[in-house]
Formats: sequence, C-alpha cells, structure tokens
Amino acid sequence: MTDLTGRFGLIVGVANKRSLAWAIAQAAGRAGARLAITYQGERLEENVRELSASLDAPLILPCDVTDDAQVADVFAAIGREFGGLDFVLHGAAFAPRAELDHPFVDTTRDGFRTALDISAYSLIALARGAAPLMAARGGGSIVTLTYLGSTRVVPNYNVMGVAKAALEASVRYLASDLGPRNIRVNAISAGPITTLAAKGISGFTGFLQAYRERAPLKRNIDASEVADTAVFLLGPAGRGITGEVLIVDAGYHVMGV
Ligand code: NAD
Ligand code: IMJ
Repeated sequence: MTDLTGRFGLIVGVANKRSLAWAIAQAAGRAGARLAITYQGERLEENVRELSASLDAPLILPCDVTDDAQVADVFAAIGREFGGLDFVLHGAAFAPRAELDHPFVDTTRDGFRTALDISAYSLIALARGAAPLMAARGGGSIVTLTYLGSTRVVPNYNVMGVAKAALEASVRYLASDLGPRNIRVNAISAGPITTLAAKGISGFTGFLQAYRERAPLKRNIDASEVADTAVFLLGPAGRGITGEVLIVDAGYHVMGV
C-alpha cells in the first residue's frame, strides 16, 4: 500500500538535507518512485544535484514558483521525460524576514503579496500544470505542507499564518475541482522541525520545548514522520482521502491546556 514502484513524482521545496521535501523525496524514492526534483535559483542547484545523486535517475529542474515560464517548463520536461505524472509534493514557503520580526499589524502590502504568492498561489499553479499529466495516468495525488499557524495565532508566524490559511482553503477548492479526474489534494500540518525555514526564528527552541511538554506523545516529531505520512497520502493507501489537512504533531493540537 505504500509502494510507489513505477510511479512518477515531482518534488518542489528542497533546499538542503534538512528540508521536509528532501525527507519526502528520499522516502518516495525508497518506495520505488522516479522523481523530478526542482531547485529555486542557481544558488541551490548544486545542493539539490548533490543530494539527488543518491536517487535513481532523477530529473533535476529549475523552478522559482513565482515564474510562470519556469513552472510551464517543469511540466513540459516531465511530459517529455516521464510521459505523465502520479504525484506532486509542494513544500515551498516564504515571507520576507521583516514580516516575521515585526508585529502582524505592520504587515506590508508587498510582504503580504510575496508570502501569499510563494506559499499559497504556487500550489494552484502547480496543480494546474500537473492535472493533464496526471489525468493521462488515470489520476494522481498532490500533497502540500502547512502549519497550525493557519488557524491559531502563533507568535511571529504572522503573515505566514494568513498564507497557510489560504493554502489550506486552496487544498479544498482544488480537491473539489480535480476530484472528478481522480486527482486528490491534501495537506500535512507538521509540528515544528528544525529546518532552514525554522532557523533563526526568534524563540524557535521555545516552540520545540512547548510542543514537547504539552503534546500527548511528550516529544517533538521528526522529518521521517512527515515523510511516511506523505508517502501514505501520495500513494494508493490514501486513495479515499482528499481535501484534508492531516496533522502530524505528536497530538499537540488536541490539548486545551
Ligand atoms: P525549507 O527552507 O527547507 O523549505 C522551504 C522551501 O521553499 C525551500 O526549499 C525554498 O527553496 C523553497 N522556496 C522558497 N521560495 C521559493 C520560490 N520562490 N520558488 C520555489 N521554491 C521556493 O524548510 P521546510 O521546513 O522544509 O519547509 C517546507 C514546508 O514545510 C513549508 O511549506 C513550511 O511552511 C512547511 N512546514 C515546516 C515546518 C517546520 O517546522 N519546519 C512545520 C510545518 C510546516
Ligand atoms: C516560523 C516563524 C514563526 C514561528 C514558527 C515558524 N513556528 C514554526 C515555523 C512555530 C514551526 C516554521 N514554519 C512552519 C514555516 O512555515 C516557516 C516559514 C518561513 C520561514 C522563513 C525564515 C527566513 C525568511 N523567511 C521565511 N519565510 C517563511 O526570511
């Protein structure tokens, strides 16, 4: 049920070995999938090429999700090389640093636009590009990564919380649009994990500690737990699930106090 042998996948959001998207790429690769992996800008190309050397014949492509032409080129290359697509993992997110440092009420128009464009609109653009390639294979599965700051106030998460709320709503609308073509769309809401996107966030160690103390499992989660959930949703085991936000946080969110 977690076998992805013979399946083609696209992974967006690998920056380094700590990236959740990289943990998911490795797990999907181990499950037998052949992968296209994108990098955002030349600065990250070498990183992604080196990591991907451990995968079986990966397709490495540039993709800044704010660039429509690069997004189109990704799907053109996948069409040429794979002839179809079974799954997409979306793990791109960004807000300008100042938006996470300043009070939410001071969110700038430009910071809002950037955060929503990269962190939420990009899922819609990728889903639109992937849909014909997935339909050619009889269906597909799209998974994105989100955080509790979409529905609860988390200090400093700020405009990223608004972007994740938009992302989760987009999951539901995309699930409705693409369901008739047997394409599922889901999100995994992960607890805090030390990655590049968490580095330097003021008080991040405090977040990890609060989760460890309050979560029913009395510990933090790691990237492999997100990856195993992703392989489940991306593959046949998840075939009855769409439009869902699946929470992988050691139970933290169920606690009232
Ligand atoms: P990460 O920094 O490794 O990944 C973020 C990725 O976004 C990077 O690969 C970066 O290159 C990419 N990105 C940013 N702007 C882009 C653009 N314009 N075009 C293409 N790609 C772009 O950190 P991560 O923690 O692995 O984050 C992956 C996802 O997981 C994000 O959506 C994040 O919100 C989510 N998430 C992370 C945590 C956590 O605690 N680390 C918790 C819940 C959800
Ligand atoms: C980020 C900020 C504040 C609190 C946070 C986070 N908590 C967690 C994160 C509690 C878990 C990490 N997260 C879920 C994210 O989605 C991070 C996104 C992010 C991080 C940065 C840092 C560097 C930068 N811009 C960013 N944009 C988005 O310049």
